[in-house]
Amino acid sequence: MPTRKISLIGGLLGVWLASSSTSALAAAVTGSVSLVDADGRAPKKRDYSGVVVWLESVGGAPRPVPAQSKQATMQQRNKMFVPHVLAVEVGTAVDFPNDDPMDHNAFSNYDGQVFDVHLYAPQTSRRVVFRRPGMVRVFCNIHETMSAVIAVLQTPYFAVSDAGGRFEIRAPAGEYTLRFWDERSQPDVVATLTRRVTLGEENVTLPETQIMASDQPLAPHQNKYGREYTQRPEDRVFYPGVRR
Ligand SMILES: [Cu+2]
Repeated sequence: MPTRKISLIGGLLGVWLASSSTSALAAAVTGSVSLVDADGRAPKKRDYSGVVVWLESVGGAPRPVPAQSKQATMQQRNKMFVPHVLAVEVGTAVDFPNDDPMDHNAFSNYDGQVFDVHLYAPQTSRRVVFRRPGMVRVFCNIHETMSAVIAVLQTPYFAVSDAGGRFEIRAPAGEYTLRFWDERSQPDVVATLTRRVTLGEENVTLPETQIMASDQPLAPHQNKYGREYTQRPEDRVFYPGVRR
């Protein structure tokens, strides 16, 4: 039965390919970040979460947008976006489930992909596919205090640091450019931290990276109509979350 034999070989080959692609991602880049002020001092609140770290292949052809859409979730809960920082590959569909007892309206009108899911009710969800790379600053048109970031990256090799500043990225062996981005820092400051990483079979551990966080609160944001929010002044929060 030649046909049967061929399909058996095909099946075995499929298994082999699947396991070899898993082992090709065996090496990891691990490291940690910390935030410091202009004088090199650590902040009082040592929360180093939310730093986006990613690997871009050096010399490789630009990665095409994956045909199969990946999926990620940014919840709306207790008038917050959870997680506050989400990293995804270009082409990922992000669901915005509303788990609050009130309506929300997630939108972005900054750099990165512009979107508006309009007002929607508790226990419903909206989906946005992010096809344009960039840092998408997410707000809610009803609640001025709600903000988040979606880092839309042209690579599947990325991480977001935890509260201790730790991160781990698994990737195949190769030459990479490692980049950082943090909403508390100026883009030209984090750009100086870019470095080359060579990944082989062994894991790579990087020394701690210090990121200078801005002491200047960024400008307050407007609602999606470009107007001020109609909330009491004491409720107003200046982006990215620095209360004045
Ligand atoms: Cu809201």
